[in-house]
Amino acid sequence: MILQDFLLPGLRHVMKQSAQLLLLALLVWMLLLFAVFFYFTDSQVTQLHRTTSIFNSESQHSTHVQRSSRAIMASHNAPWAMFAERRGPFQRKQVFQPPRAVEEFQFRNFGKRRKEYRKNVMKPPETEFSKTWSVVRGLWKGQVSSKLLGQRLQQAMKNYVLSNKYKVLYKGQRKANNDRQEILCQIKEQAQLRTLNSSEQPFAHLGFQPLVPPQLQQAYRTCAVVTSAGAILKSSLGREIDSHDAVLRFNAAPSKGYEKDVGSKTTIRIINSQILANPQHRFNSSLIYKNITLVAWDPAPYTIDLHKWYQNPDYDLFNPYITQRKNFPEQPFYILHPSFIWKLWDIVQSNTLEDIQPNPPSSGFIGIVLMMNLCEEVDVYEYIPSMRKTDLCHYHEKYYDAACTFGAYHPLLYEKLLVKRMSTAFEQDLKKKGKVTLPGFSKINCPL
Ligand code: NCC
Repeated sequence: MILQDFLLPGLRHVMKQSAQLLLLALLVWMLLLFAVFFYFTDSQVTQLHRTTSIFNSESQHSTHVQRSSRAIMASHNAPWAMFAERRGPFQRKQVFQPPRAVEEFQFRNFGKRRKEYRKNVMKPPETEFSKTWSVVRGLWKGQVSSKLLGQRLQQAMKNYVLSNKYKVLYKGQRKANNDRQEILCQIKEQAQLRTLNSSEQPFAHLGFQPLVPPQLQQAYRTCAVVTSAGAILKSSLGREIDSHDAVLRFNAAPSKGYEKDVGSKTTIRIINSQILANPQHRFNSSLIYKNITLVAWDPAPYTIDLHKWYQNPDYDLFNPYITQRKNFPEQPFYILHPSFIWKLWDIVQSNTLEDIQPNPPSSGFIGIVLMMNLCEEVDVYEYIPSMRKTDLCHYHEKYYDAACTFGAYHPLLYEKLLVKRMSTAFEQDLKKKGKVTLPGFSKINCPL
């Protein structure tokens, strides 16, 4: 009786209450879990978002974030690691692309290392951003020194000089005061285009003869060189670029989707050996590399030891080259002779008092001189940065690093200075369009 009337209802009431409490606790715990989860994921997205808009607005300090698997080209922490070998099915060595910097690992590990990420990555590397404007002004004037660069890039340059991977031994002159005509004559005399010749060893023995086309010898009147710099975005230069007789583009830089700013015509494409070796670029199948003239390059040792180069290129360009030549024998496809690459380096060094990075010049400089060989007049776009200058590396991908514009591995700063000194750029064209005009070799008259 007592059990039925008092104890059982009491017990039921207590049990109901504890079940409600348990449910409530479970609910609070789940809410907490959600809150923590959203806090981290949301802040991650906001960080990325912020980075993009900061760079685009150009009104604030630049930050230094690695979004994709692409490497930061010069990191505070990477100097010696830059030359480390990275193993993988296609990348035998880390040459153009230094290994991922500490920042990237922190970025990926955001849950664990959020504080470090904020401290080290979101903070602009020193006063790099503001400094780069003085470099740009120096380039516009034709007078610039690496001392104007941020400490991070200066350090990267020093480390490359010390490591001297290609065993560069420069014994030539160093003059910084040659005038425009003297530089033009020097380059015309010393930088005659040279592509790989199948009669040279080891290529003759290896049976390259039916594969390698004879020297590249086209003749155009007006030519445009379109660099891949992010600053070409919003330039509306597409129509002007397409009005040239021939247009040169670089590596994997597309025109589709960017026609308004970069044009749609492609006559020649210079590709470094990464493009051939890295499956990510789909060299065999991508339309970017079809129906145009291709010019590939890879740095050999400074001594131009072709045997060593063939056995040990930075990235394997020879096998994909052979395959492509067999599959598309009609397509003009050349490999630049390493002596041409290093001759260009010599010319840059000879016009600079500072020690430039003993690494090959960028595809940009190689392409400009290649077009000077083929064209009467060469307009180069967004190589010397315009007022649109940004840390956005390429117009076609969201990746930010001032090293793309001023150089870490490549002696870009010095190449650009030399191009400015050779040009007849109007200040307005330079600032507004990022355009410099160079005469082709056929239009340079030099004393005999
Ligand atoms: O970036 P990249 O060059 O393909 O650019 C082509 C040329 O445009 C000029 N440029 C580019 C960006 C920028 N902000 N300012 C510029 O003036 C340069 O003259 C540059 O040469 C190369 O030179 O081949 C390079 O290639 C890339 C990369 O291998 C290819 O894009 C393929 O992915 C190198 N990047 C890395 O290795 C990470 C770059 O160092 C040089």
